[in-house]
Amino acid sequence: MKKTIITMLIAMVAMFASAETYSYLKFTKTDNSTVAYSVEGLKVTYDASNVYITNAEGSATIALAQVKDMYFSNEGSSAPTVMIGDVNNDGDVTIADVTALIDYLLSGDDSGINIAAADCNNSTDVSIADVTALIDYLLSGTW
Ligand SMILES: [Ca+2]
Ligand SMILES: [Ca+2]
Repeated sequence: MKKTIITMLIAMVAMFASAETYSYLKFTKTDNSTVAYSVEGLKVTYDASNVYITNAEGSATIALAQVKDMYFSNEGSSAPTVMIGDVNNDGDVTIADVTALIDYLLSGDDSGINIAAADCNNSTDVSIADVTALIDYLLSGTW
């Protein structure tokens, strides 16, 4: 935990150095949702469990445990660009993704695997149930 906080501190210092050229501070959460905060009047503080964001529009709190990524951007909000089921990250959902998912589950080797896309049943973890969901999708065409 301490290492995480120190890493974030360093990252924040580095980011604030260049913050003025961007319009939004964005967070990607562990569920792959994205939130954006205008940098106008932006102030970010944090403690052992939360990040506190205050800007000209108000304030918000995000649990540190939910923060997957934080970065500056000029784009306010955009849907996460995860194609569910595209486990091997080639831009298409095919039987090859089933193979990739099974290989990953058997080997634990996540190289070349898009974990966010592999959670086909949206259960927040990747398991054999996602293989079933993926096969069902390939057969039926709907999730
Ligand atoms: Ca694919
Ligand atoms: Ca799942």
